Amino acid sequence: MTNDNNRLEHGQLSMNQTTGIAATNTCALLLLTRPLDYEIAEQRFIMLKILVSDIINVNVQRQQQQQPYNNHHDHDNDNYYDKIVKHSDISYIYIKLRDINDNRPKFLQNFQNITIIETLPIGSIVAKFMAIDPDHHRISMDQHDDGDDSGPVNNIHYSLDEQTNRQKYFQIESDTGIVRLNRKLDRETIAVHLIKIIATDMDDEQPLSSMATLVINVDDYNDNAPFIINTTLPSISENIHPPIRLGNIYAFDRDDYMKGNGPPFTFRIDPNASKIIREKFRLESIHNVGGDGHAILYSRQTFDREQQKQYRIPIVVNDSGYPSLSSTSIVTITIADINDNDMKDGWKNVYVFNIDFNQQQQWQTKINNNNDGKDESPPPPPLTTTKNRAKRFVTFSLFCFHFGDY
Ligand SMILES: [Ca+2]
Ligand SMILES: [Ca+2]
Ligand SMILES: [Ca+2]
Ligand SMILES: [Ca+2]
Repeated sequence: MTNDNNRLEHGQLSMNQTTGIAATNTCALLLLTRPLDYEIAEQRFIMLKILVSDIINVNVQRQQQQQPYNNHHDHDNDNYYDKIVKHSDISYIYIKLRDINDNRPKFLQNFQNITIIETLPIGSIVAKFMAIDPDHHRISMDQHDDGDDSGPVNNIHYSLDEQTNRQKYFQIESDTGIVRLNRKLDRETIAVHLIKIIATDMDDEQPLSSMATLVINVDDYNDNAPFIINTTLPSISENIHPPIRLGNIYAFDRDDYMKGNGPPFTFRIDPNASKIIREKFRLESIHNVGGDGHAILYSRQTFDREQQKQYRIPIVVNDSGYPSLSSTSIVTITIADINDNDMKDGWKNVYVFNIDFNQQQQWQTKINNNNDGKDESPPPPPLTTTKNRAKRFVTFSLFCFHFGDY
């Protein structure tokens, strides 16, 4: 501060832009010329050395002047006066900056892109985020310099943006920034999760936050068995000699085909299928190069619609995952009718059951007369098959027809 060129000009405040010293002939003000930043270490503690001095004017002749730039010209007397410091003193000012919360937390990594398997156990660590608040990053230096203990080194609160975590697949430890799995993943439901991580400083009055992004790619595991998608084949006419190609059978798998957890599929008739099914049908599994794989169902025998109209064939389909998964689907085929039976004489039985009202009333009267306190059930009224009485007394009739041929 000794080269400030401060000027004391009859009480008029004049500020030096370099030092921030504004002074009159009786006092001086120390003003800030640019903002200070606590987060710049060398600005936290400032020591200023203030020099105060009196100045006298010394009359010198023009021809004796050696340093004209430092002179004052008196036009009235045509003389020059040198300003000469006669007395001076020094004062020291120590300035300690106080921190305010003017910085948002800063993530060391504000974007992470990871891949995890869909079978990852609940509670497993998925990622870890760390943020530093420049306003609180001073702690170690404070403690070293003046013992100021104003809080933990990294006083950050971590949270998840719940708009990006509505289904609560993840949770975060608020004090460590560790992201954990909160519920079971399913790649077939959501293959990519995009989560926002929020770091908030712990300022009581006006906390500041910043955000980071976590992209979680769910890797596939073979956890879905394939299944047949066309379970109804076109009908086939009876009496056609085998082998007949009954139709192609296709399957679908929800797992990732690119990971080999789906096709090519392998088909076979369920070994536990009935003997009739195994005798009448044959399945050929087709593995065409680059294709998903399908199967062709053939007949082994002729069909007789009058013997069985429809067949339900259990077919097992396997995927190519390791370990492979399989499921059993029922494929239905209907036998179409042809007119291959001659007309024959038929027969039928007709049964008619009547309840005679008169007998029913007599039976009711008998019940009432015999009501001597004994719990004795009377015999039921007799059924008759008379034609004449049917017109008068029939209240209920049941007809049964048996046809000899149909
Ligand atoms: Ca802050
Ligand atoms: Ca600050
Ligand atoms: Ca899967
Ligand atoms: Ca699968």
